[in-house]
Amino acid sequence: MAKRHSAARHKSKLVTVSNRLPVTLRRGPRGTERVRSTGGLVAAFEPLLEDRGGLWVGWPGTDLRDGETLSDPGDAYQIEPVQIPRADIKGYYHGFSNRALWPLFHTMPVRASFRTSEWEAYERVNGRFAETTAANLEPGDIVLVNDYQLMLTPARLRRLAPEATIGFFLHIPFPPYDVFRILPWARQLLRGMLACDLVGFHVSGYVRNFLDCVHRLLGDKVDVRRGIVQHGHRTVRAVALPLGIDYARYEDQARQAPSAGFPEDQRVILGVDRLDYTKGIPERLKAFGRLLELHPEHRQRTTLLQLAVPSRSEVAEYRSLKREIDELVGQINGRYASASWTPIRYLYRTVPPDRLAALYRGADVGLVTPLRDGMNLVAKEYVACQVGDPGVLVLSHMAGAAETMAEALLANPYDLDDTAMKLHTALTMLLPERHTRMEALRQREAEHDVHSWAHKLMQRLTAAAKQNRKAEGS
Ligand code: GDG
Repeated sequence: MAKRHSAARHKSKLVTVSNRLPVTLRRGPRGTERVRSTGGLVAAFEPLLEDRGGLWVGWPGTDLRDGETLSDPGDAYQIEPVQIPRADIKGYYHGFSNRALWPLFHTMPVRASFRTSEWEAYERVNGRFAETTAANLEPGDIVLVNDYQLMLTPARLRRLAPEATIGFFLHIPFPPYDVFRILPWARQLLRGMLACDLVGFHVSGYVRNFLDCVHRLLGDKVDVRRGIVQHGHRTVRAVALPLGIDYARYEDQARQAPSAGFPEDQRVILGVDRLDYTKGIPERLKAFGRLLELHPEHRQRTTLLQLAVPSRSEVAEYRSLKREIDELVGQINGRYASASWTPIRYLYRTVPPDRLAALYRGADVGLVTPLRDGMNLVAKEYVACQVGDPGVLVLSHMAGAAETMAEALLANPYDLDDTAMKLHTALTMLLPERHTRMEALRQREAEHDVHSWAHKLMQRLTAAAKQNRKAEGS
């Protein structure tokens, strides 16, 4: 974690609240290890807190022992752990968050299951997050609650700190009304979010879905054009703020990274994902198989390198997905490999950041084909790392990122022929077109990076809170 440098510039403290912290504790036979968390949310908020200081409230991943802390006094920001009773972890996290909300919000309702006991655990744990946050608040602080695990926290916090500036940012899609209303506790979740001054989403489609649900399920007055909900006496702003990456950091890392070491005679297609069914990994492997079938000229000279970071392996669906991927890799390699060439190289582990930058830089094609994704930062990181001969981004139109990354080759991840065709186009694209597309993508991501996102979010949130406090005072 970086040391404190510019935190003193800000009068008000930023309090980020999220399920996981940027470091978690793991206990094993070799003692307790501090493990860095991987994922889009940490990638987004770490630079922000390193830059301005503040407090990160979250779950350390295990029970803390007496006197054990996660913060180091010299760190750029402080860490405040939320202790979750063991009995509630399953219901709150593996259950309600990851078996009900995650599939439903990704428009996969048949994968969702709803249990009252899990909902109750979710309510209790959200209450705990609110209590820990409130206990650390000072007047003027800005609280930003993150993501689907904590949708009730704003309402609990508002009761404990009525004057606080509270924002919420959803990192996953907000589903359409017909899907959202399947949730038995849909209204309660909306009320949880509407205790905020501002609610942020990645793209405008999610804002529209949210406003539609608020209007139809709660009957609140909604101004869709201006993104405003009148909820009781509070005016809540709903905004689309597409998250960016720490562009300069990725670009620097790519410039400094040693060569990826790919064989000279191979074109490399790269996939990087948490192992999650929303990321469309089996479909992607099949689409690559289809490419080899339809265009034999790519055999022997093209490799798909797929990195999959282990994720949520306590949930049964994730374990069976891993088996499915293992089998598919075996089948496609068994069918097309030769003595000197393996079509798919599959790594089931985390790679260090400098190695990841080298792989991004060296890959001829970035293949990002989720079935549904709130934003997808991998697409943006790939683009930031194209500092040499430019590659081509093939991007699912079901990712939030597709709303702004128009120069990518957009593909339908459910349509294997379409994805295979886009891969062929990417592999055969000539330099001038690759250059034009990549430059446009790079410029946009450089301009709309995570710092500009954070600045806009803070500005919009403080303005919204000011108006609400003024209205309450008058
Ligand atoms: C959620 C939403 C939204 C992956 N493998 C390695 C590694 N990673 C890093 C990537 C990237 C992050 O993990 C993944 O971010 P995504 O955005 O792709 O996906 P989610 O984790 O599902 O994130 C998503 C995001 O929140 C932010 O709002 O974009 O839609 O689902 O940063 O680089 N990093 C390292 N080694 C790996 O092996 N070092």
